[in-house]
Amino acid sequence: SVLRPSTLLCLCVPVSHSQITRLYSRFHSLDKGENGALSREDFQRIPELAINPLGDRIINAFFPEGEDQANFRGFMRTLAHFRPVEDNEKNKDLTSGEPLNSRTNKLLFAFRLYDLDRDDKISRDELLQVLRMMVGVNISDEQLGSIADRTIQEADTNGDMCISFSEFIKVMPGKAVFEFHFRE
Ligand SMILES: [Ca+2]
Ligand SMILES: [Ca+2]
Repeated sequence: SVLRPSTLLCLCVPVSHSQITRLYSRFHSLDKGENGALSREDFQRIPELAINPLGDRIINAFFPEGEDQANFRGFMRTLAHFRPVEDNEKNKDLTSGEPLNSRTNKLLFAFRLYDLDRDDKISRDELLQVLRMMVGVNISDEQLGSIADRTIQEADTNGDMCISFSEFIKVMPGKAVFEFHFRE
């Protein structure tokens, strides 16, 4: 099968770097209210995000918990996760000292797209939800369920049937993360 469990996990941030760069340059044109902040509706007007199966989750990443406006600073901070690793020097995260686009931070960003209830674990259900969005309608629920099971089996080392962040890091192929295997 084309869908190997570990490659599936790599599909989690299916927005390309060039798409993000375009979004970045469009912040001001997106800001219809000209108040220096973007609403969810502003983001939903972006075609690349509108057609992206994980578009809503990626949009959510731009909004701090409980807020409905994304200011330019937060916008840039979220975008920084998508920059290629060689830009690291310009992207220092002052709080942790680690660049936002380091492998760990990129993985954490991806992990959070799955972990909807923010309990720091990806459950089978959360995995299934993402798989369903990614693969479309050509795969039956049964097949999808078995892909989810295999993915969890491959990643889960402590036997709780969930994928923790440390388990997630171990199964993600380094090269795939470094390059970000985006869907165009
Ligand atoms: Ca969870
Ligand atoms: Ca586990």
